[in-house]
Amino acid sequence: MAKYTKYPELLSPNGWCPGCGYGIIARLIYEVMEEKGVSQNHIYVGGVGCNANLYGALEGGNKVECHHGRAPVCANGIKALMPDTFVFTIQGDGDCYAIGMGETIIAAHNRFPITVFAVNNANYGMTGGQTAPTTLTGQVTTTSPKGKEGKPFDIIPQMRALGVDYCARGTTASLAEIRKLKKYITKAIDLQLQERKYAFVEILSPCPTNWHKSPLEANEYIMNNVIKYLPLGEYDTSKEE
Ligand SMILES: Cc1ncc(C[n+]2csc(CCOP(=O)(O)OP(=O)(O)O)c2C)c(N)n1
Ligand code: SF4
Ligand SMILES: [Mg+2]
Repeated sequence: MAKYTKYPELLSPNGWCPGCGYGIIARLIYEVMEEKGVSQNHIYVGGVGCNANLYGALEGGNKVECHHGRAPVCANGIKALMPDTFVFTIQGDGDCYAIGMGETIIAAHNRFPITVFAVNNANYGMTGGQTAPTTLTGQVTTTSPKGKEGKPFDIIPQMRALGVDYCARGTTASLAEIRKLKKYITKAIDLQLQERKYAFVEILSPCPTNWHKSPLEANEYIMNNVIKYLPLGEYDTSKEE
């Protein structure tokens, strides 16, 4: 019999498409927050797109809805005023790496102790599947009907060049990877709570609706294609001098 796992108290019913990765991501982040005792004492600084369903899916705590791309710098300001409150962001890839690229980089450069999550589904999900910086080479989207030219943007080398203490890329595309992802999320949250450090986690997430794939095919697409361009793994220099 499958082991019973408690539904996190922070997660309420939500409106994502069947097979979307956002529900798993919300569940993992909220589980870890509950385990760390910050279910009520936190501020979620959120973005736009399908991501915005998180405002409805998150019970408890406090939420700040930001303009497209601005979440990490808003989180910086909030953390400066409320240093003892857990402050985190969750944005889509279009939000984080297109309109908000400047804010993403400056927040990582500042290294204020916030926790930044970027959900990379390789397109602008909510607005109908347009090309994002993360769209794969050759991937067909509504604005690249003949396939995208050029490489997908990879945030991890940028984060490493900025010298952040912790950055990781995980995915919801398989059970084994979901377990690893929970460890990355836990590490990132612990770094803020225990060591007052900035951490960044990107999550490769399926968008079956705009990829025109079944949920299973969308997960296979990530494991067979996306991770060739955007490899999974973590970089932890938080203990180095
Ligand atoms: C300044 C500004 N430009 C454009 C939009 C329109 N817009 C809303 S959601 C969205 C797509 C967001 O894509 P992403 O951040 O990848 O989130 P996803 O829906 O894929 O999770 C866009 C372009 C906006 N709200 N504000
Ligand atoms: S459009 Fe894509 S990202 Fe948005 S809820 Fe549906 S599957 Fe998820
Ligand atoms: Mg997206």
